[in-house]
Amino acid sequence: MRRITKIILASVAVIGLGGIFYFLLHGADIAVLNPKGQIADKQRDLMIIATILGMSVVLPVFIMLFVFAWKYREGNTKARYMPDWQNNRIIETVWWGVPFIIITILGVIAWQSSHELDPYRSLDSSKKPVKIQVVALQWRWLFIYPDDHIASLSEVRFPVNTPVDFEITADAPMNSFWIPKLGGQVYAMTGMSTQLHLQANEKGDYPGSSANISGEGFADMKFTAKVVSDDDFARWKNDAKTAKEEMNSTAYAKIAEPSKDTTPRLYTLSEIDLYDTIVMKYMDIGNH
Ligand SMILES: [Cu+2]
Repeated sequence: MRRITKIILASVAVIGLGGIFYFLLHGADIAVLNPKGQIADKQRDLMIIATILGMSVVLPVFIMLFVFAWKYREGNTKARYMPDWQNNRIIETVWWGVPFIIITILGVIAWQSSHELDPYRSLDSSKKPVKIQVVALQWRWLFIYPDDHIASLSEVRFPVNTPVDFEITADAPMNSFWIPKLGGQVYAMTGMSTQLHLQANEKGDYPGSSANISGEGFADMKFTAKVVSDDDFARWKNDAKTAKEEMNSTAYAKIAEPSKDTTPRLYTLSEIDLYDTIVMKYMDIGNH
């Protein structure tokens, strides 16, 4: 192949790949890059900083790779042969110094943010947090509001600008609770209770999903996080309180059976410690 043909082919490949990425990502609402919550905001910043720092190494390395491959190609008789530079102070300083600085910066950021964004840390706010207990089932999500004596299936609702204190467990294979626009992603496991604190800064409907494959109905194991005004939340709580269906052990046993029906439902909660019962179901120490 002639040289010019190779260059044209390479350029077409680069432009083509760029075009595909542009086409796929242009106008796409990438949840983690377009957050609507306090925690998700900080997570996005962290991701961008880490990417920029990483790219400050990756990009020069790849550029040098191609420049060197081109400059020292077999056909270039003009390139100088310099085999003796193993004690070059400048080069040694660069290739030990740059990674050292970058790893130090990343280390400090990782240390700080892993404390700041700890899902177990409650958020500072003058408002009282809404407590929501989350149960991952096969293959849907049950939300229990112990303080309000209500429960809901496949839909979680809470007020804007108010911290939410999620307690998460599972009564099914291990799963993961995730509202990408609001941040986090915390595992749901049988016999244990994990925590996640989030706060939404804007009203809206945010998709929530399961981020850990758990069998047949996993792909549709979705829910909507509806972030509403305080008034709307109060109204919804009232609707739930007057709901015909009741949530207790008997009703729960039915809900907990494998099902792919993810139609949202509202319940009055008549068993306040239902969540603890679900967690304790797997804590029967005598059986081990
Ligand atoms: Cu666990």
